Amino acid sequence: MWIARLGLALMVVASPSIVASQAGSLTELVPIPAGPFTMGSASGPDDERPEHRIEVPAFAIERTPVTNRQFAEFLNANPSLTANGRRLYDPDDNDARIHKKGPVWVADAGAEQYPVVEPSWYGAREYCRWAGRRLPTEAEWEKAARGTDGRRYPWGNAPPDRTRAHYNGGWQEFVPAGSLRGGASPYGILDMAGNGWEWTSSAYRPYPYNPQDGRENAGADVERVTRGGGQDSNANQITTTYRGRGLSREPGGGHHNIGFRCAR
Ligand SMILES: [Ca+2]
Ligand SMILES: [Ca+2]
Repeated sequence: MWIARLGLALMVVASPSIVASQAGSLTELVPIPAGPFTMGSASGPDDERPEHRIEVPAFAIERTPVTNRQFAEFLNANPSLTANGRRLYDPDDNDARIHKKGPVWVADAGAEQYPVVEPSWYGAREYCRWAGRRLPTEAEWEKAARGTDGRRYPWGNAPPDRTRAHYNGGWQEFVPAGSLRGGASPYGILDMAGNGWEWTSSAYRPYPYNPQDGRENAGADVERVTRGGGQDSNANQITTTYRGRGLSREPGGGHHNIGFRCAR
């Protein structure tokens, strides 16, 4: 039923994935019902095993990744670029697509709707706090991406192509967030395969996933799980279960292929 309601809402707002809010232009949240889902993979890399069923309470997640334009709004509200001594963003990196024009942070022309890259894990967390939201846990992210039937990709088990996922691209090559509708997950979530990795709240620890074992309130500077694959990932790295292997999970730095989305 929420799809029908959403269809109505989309006709009212100017942009399909953006709604106005007091914190700026935040991405629409999509509700994910409570219930079990299959997490991990019996056939994937070691760190995806064992495949296991877990319960996830109801939550909501942003339909699309946070964009450069949205993250620029956050930087303008938090101009010090740090929070509690942690760097939030790497504007001096060649791969950053938000720069200062006079006193104002502005997304580069043409990159406004691309998923933001170069926020540190702390920057991603602080953006979500500023928005009245939080980072999704690794389990929430995976359920939003694959639903309850254990599928390999958000759209099913068919191999990816460029109508469904932005992958196998160049180092800095993105497509606008939410533009590949054929890649929607069972809940209608977009860009869960490719077009930038995404930080989650979870510390990178072995399965089975257990939110009570400390991985959701780990101390500073531990590796964090990234999900979904980036613009420059291969087909095996954009599955719903892949945990950012071979990728820096260092939370204090920004990376050319890691962004995020928020949950609530
Ligand atoms: Ca993504
Ligand atoms: Ca960097």
